Amino acid sequence: MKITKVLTIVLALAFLLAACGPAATTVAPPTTAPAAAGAAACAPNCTYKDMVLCFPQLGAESDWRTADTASFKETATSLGIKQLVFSDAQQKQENQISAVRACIQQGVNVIALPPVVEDGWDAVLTEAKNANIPVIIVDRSVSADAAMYAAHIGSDMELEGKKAGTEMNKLLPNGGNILELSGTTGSGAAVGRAKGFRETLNANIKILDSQTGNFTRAEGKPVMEAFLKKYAGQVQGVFIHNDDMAIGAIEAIKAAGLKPGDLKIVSVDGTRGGFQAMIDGWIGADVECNPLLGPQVMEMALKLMNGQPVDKNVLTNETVYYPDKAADLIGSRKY
Ligand code: GYE
Repeated sequence: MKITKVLTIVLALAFLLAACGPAATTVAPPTTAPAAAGAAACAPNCTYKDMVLCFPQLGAESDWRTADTASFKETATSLGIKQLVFSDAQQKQENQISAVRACIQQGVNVIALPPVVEDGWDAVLTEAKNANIPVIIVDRSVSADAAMYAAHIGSDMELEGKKAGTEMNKLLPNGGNILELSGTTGSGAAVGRAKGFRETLNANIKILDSQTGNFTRAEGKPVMEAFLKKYAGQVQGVFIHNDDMAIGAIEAIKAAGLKPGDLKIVSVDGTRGGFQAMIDGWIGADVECNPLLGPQVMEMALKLMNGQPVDKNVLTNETVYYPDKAADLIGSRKY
């Protein structure tokens, strides 16, 4: 193209632009979309390196809990998140509430809360919401309105209870009397498991008594001792809400001179300890509850930081384990 031709085109364009000038000045400046609720300042480009995640763990009461804590710590390290703000509430709700408040004060990006009990979270969830910090309810549930938190990731405790009921029905095909060693009173895990169990249990199986062992070995043992004294010779089975309490209870059952299989035991979690108790003939079926929640929670936390939508209720896929496969599987158990 000749130089003169290029000049003509440039001049023509300049003229056109000048003619459009006044109109161009009336064009509104581009507006940025309002940040989605809970999105971090780095949105939509946040990475794990930006993430400060608060994890006010409820306690260290069981092997399940130990594995859950390890999953969060290991995942935080392997993803290289900026900070995991960890605390242990020793199964006390007031400690958890203080830990959440400290995290709000610190200005963390996301709070992953495993609530020790279902009730009593409204005030602190409101405080987090007002501070624009999304909360993921982890593992157990809360009774608060679902609008108060971003999402829940964990097990379907009622379904676990139903599976346990089905197993007890199979272990006691002719019916009988049973006992229940329940988890922490008022916890989503204990409430859901008790409900699902009762819904599924055959009418010819009667629950004579239900007491809490707070999900620990130390408390499971004396509760079972007391049960065995009170109901000596009257019971055929026990539904135990987790493997740690089952291990404690088995010590009491052994001490009372009973043999494996004398009492049909259905437990929950599927820990290595539970598997060993199946191999030794004490537990008749173990309903799996998966504690390895770190990866899913951190993936969701990053989405929330970036203002992306997340599923409101993410349930863990779980199975039931039986004594016949326990010896083959115990070596591959991760917790
Ligand atoms: O079954 C028990 C733990 O909330 C699912 O808590 C969890 C339960 C688990 O102490 O072992």
